[in-house]
Amino acid sequence: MIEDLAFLEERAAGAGLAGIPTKVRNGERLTPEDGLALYRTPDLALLGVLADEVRRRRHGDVAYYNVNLHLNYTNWCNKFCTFCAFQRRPKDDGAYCLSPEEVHAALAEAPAEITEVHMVAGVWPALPYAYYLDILRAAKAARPDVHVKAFTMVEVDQIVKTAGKPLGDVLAELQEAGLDSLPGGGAEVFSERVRQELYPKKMGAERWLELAGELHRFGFKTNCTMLYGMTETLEERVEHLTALRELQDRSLAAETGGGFQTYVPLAFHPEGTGLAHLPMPTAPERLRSVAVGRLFLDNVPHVKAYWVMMGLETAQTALNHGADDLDGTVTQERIYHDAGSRAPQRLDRGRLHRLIREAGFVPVERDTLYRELRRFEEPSEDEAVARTPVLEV
Ligand code: V47
Repeated sequence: MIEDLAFLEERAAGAGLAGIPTKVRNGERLTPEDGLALYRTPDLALLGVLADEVRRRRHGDVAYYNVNLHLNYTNWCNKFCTFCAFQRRPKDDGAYCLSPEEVHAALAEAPAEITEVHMVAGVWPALPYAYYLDILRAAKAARPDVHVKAFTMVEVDQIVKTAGKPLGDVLAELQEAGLDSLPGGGAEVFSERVRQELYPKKMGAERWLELAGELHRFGFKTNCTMLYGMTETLEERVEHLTALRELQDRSLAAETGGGFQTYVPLAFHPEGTGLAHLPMPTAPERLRSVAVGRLFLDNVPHVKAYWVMMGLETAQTALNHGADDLDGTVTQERIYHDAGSRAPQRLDRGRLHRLIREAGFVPVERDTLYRELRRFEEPSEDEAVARTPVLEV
């Protein structure tokens, strides 16, 4: 941390960020105007320094990862979002929908050490309510100790419609079948203008926020995301973050134990999508998204640099720009790989340790709820032989 606040303020004044270092030092909430200034400043290094101060205040010198499996149980989807390369109609080439038995087998065959399965997919209204309960039960039957983090708000919305029951009953039944927490996808960017242009069949901000709020009131932990780098403006990004922050204030005030755990900025991958002409967000843009998330979302404890979408080296560098978590070993991810991600399909523990340690942090293996499982103060054996990754997204 740079102690000299006068130095930081002097530099901030020349970068359109006057007053922000003082607010950050005092733990004062940033305004939407401040948020916009963070997106606009040319001084990414200063942004990184400020975000790193907040990150170290909360999490010290540790950086988290977990050992997980991503299971995209179906690519059938009726939302036809322009930004998505994953979706298929059931009769399309490459369409698939895993049966509960296949979900069971995938979990049974997964490495013994996984502690989490992240299950998200497209939505197809003909899938019966029982299917969702059955895949949760299958996952738990195969691996009773594995935390099941499943279903974006878009899937939850479809499940509730299919069930034809009150939301509270559905949540209780999903929980009973094995749902432990929920990821943060499906929010995209909350702008109604962008939704109309790129994903008009998908739920709008109001419904996403309403469902997330209900889940928090029920007591579930969820994550939150923003898909950036399509056609949204910087103002729309700040509006998105403001909506997440306001919901989190309400959720924490309700004291149910529910709320957002982690913010995951998702960089848009254009390849194979209806927006293939757009450039991919550059490394500085990806780092900036992490730093702004850390500084603006003062009530969300964790910021994840999801290496599958950021690229290994940028995710590693993001640990010095406000991120405290790299996500996990992530076997079998499909959504980004279908959109051209050249990140590997999985990382072993040694490589994750090496990425974290090279960035100056101590690797901590966490469970999904950020309870510390193991701290690796000293390099592990597998870390010593792990090659420094040189792969790009
Ligand atoms: O909702 C789809 C996004 C999300 C593309 O909560 C794309 O821990 C970029 O939400 N380029 C799913 N993004 C992934 C997700 C996630 C990932 C990792 C961790 C967590 C968590 C959540 O991926 C979708 C959508 O917003 N997406 N297509 C694309 N071409």
